[in-house]
Amino acid sequence: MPNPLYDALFAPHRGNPASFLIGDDGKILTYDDFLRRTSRMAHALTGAGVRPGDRIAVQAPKTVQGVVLYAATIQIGAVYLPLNTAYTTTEVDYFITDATPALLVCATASLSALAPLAANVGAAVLTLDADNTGTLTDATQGQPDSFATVPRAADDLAALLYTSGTTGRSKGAMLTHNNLLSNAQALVDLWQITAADRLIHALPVFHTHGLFVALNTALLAGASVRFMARFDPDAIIADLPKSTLMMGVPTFYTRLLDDPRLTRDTCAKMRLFISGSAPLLPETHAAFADRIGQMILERYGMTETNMITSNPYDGPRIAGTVGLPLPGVAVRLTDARDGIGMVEVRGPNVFRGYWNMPDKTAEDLRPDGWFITGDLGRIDPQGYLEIVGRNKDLIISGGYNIYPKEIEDALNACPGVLESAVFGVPDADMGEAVMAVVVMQPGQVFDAAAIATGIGTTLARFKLPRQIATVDDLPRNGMGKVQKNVLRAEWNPL
Ligand code: MLC
Ligand code: AMP
Repeated sequence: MPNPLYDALFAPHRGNPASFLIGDDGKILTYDDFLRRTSRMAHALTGAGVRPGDRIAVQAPKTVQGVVLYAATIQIGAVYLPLNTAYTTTEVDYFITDATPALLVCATASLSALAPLAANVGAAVLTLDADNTGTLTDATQGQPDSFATVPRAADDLAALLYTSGTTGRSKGAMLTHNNLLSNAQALVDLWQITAADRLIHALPVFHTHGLFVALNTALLAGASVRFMARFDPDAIIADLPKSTLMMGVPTFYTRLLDDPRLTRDTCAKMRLFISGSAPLLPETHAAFADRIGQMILERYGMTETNMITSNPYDGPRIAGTVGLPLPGVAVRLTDARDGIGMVEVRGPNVFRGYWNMPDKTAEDLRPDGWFITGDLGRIDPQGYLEIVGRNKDLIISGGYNIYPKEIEDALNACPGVLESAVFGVPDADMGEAVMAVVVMQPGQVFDAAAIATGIGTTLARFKLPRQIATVDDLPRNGMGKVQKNVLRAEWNPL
């Protein structure tokens, strides 16, 4: 009986002596050892009461053991639900309450805060720390190193990834085995990833980019992965001469370009640099090509759809565009005016809908399978897509999505605040930075520090405004809608 994702990504590596994960400590985990560990973990998870279809929520540091946990989740037919390590207890509470996982895996340091939340939904709790230890690893000790893989259908869920929403409420994107597998297959083909590749992996593994685009493709191809706990330019520069492939958000590339040690020599073995999750500025493209003699390959995707388009491997890579639809994926523009329209996508990569939110699903996913991305685009005569803006009120900072509504709600709940507006301003390092303006209630004194402290208890730190200022009124259009473009122009620091 099949388990599409496990059968394609993991099972073929039984007995494969090649290096899979190479850690910061230099330790190498071979594919075969990885598979054995996965089976032991699968026994540990079923022993903890996880059944097929159950969710396993994970808010834990980036570790080799975390990748084993992902593989074992798929092997037992469960659903992997990764959470940003920056999320606060309040934020995690929302996800757990919504997704009702059977198991929560967290760092020991968060145990006392998160265990009661898990108990509320009847979830078991195990720990996993940065050094790969914890009660999860303990539970794998002495377990058999083979496990009868649980069968799954192609459209059964493999993962549930939360993405913030314009309403301020996060939505769980339901991703199936076939969503993930079809996309990995298309990307391996397109980017010509093979077992001879060595990938620099410095992305977090709680989002589509680090988890699926990077890891699933490496697994499918049998490539080696230099698995870095975090983005550290020193470590990357040291590893470039031994590596062939890197994937990152634009901030990775602007920060590397700031380092004079990034040279043609250090990159002599590198065959491909890939960027995505946020727009790569044409200046960054040009500076990189000038320094390294290679053009970064830019692609475009979303949590709900995996990857949608990519510039070609062979063939022109055009700066300012995100390339052509992946094979098997269709892209169209709707309601186009002057050639600019809403980007819609259809294909085996498109998710099954939002968890427990049929109305939201119906709003964004048409009955005939077209998903409305919220991005605005233009298609050039060669068929290359250019993302020219967003129809959704969203800030992308260093590759993290931040929805203003969520922050405005928190600001408006602060004592003395009448109303607020949150918007992105250009930022040289992060692409965009979060900025907030508040209107105080009559007679109330504005205290930026007090407001920052107030919202800091519930919101993850990366969402917090760089600056909070006060204004007398918010600019509004004739319909009463706040004009964020006016605010962006007024507060642009560059
Ligand atoms: C960290 N901080 C950020 C931030 N990252 N603030 C705003 N935006 C960000 N992206 C803040 C922290 O809260 C902290 O603040 C301070 O910066 C230092 O934290 P750090 O962890 O040491 O930061 P750093 O290592 O410099 O991280 C920057 C980064 C990281 C760019 C390396 O954000 C990153 O890895 N981004 C990748 C995101 C990603 O994978 N996106 C893919 C989404 S999938 P304080 O106040 O505590 O000091 C997707 C689909 C697709 O979009 O197409 O791929
Ligand atoms: P997420 O919801 O985190 O999956 O983020 C998806 C959003 O990131 C998309 O809808 C786009 O707005 C944006 N995005 C991803 N890749 C690119 C890119 N190469 N250029 C511009 N925007 C991008």
